[in-house]
Amino acid sequence: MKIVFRWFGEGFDPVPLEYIRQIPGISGVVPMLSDIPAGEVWPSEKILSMRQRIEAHGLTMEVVESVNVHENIKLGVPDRDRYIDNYIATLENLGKAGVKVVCYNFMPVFDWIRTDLSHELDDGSNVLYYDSAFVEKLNPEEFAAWFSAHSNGFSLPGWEPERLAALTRLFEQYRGMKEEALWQNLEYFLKAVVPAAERAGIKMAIHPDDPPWPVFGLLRIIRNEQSLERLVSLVNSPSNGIALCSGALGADARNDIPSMVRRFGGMGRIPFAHVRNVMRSSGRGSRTTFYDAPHPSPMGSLDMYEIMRAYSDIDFEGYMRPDHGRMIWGENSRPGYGFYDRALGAMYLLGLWEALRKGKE
Ligand code: DNO
Repeated sequence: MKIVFRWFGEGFDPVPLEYIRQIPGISGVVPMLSDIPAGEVWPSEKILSMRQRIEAHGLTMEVVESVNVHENIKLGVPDRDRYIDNYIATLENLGKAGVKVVCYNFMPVFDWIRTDLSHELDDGSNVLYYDSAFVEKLNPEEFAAWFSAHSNGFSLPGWEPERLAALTRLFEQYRGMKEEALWQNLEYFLKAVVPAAERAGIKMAIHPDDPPWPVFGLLRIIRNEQSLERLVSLVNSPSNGIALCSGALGADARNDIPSMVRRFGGMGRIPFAHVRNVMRSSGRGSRTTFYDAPHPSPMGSLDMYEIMRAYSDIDFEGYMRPDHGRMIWGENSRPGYGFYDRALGAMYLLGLWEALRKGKE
């Protein structure tokens, strides 16, 4: 198992590579080319120069997150092949640069959604928070405007300005789309890109939908064990894998994360693991709230030991990263990507891992 750390690149991430290198036990960073819009080819020169900068800090660049999927691919409109060809060209360029895993998602319009990016806990730390009542109160455009205004001046993954500008049109295009149609578009995409990923030596890793239920009437299809089962069977290849995110799936109490780890990891279909905690609490009636809790088990709803034990039981050899750190110690960083708390998370995961592995000897 290799512990890695997400990094958005200079100018997009206030955390310097120097700092990441000082976290004990971190082998590499998980970057993206944040300035390339979804649908365009990632140029080789830019990929290689990023790799050089990362390696100059004693870190590796073997996982990339995210190569975003253009909306026209998810919508299945006629010009999708052009964007699929570009995606394949990006995979080829990444493969040549030694990248082994590419994380992506297939969520219409938005990536992850929260309704408060700076919710204060009793200890004074700030977390990402979700309240279904807030989502119901606003229309998508109002919500997007609110979200942009509350992101500490950073553009969030999946919330790039060009995407927000096209919001109204996008919502029109998705209106009335059935789940089956989105699945077919995912299948079409995977049938085209997975063979190219295989040739490039890359494993594709789909990130589950976050939260794992429809928001603003937008479909969310990667949300439980059944959908992951369907996903892996769309194309039967180790290059058609999952970025199993415990927190995204764990927001729904019906999802049994250790069982998913054993099942899909045991099949060799989890090249990348996001291991974080989430605190669920249900309000009155159908209201749902949760927040992205500190990593340790007692702080949230997930049993992190059991999740890590499942990874140990399958002798997980993939990449793992902490996620959605709180803002602590006066830090001002990208919401969800506080440096200090993710470093604490990495230490906790490494501690559990060492104990589990030694216990197995
Ligand atoms: C959340 C992240 C996601 C993930 C994308 C993958 O913090 O895990 O934004 O990177 O969904 O495309």
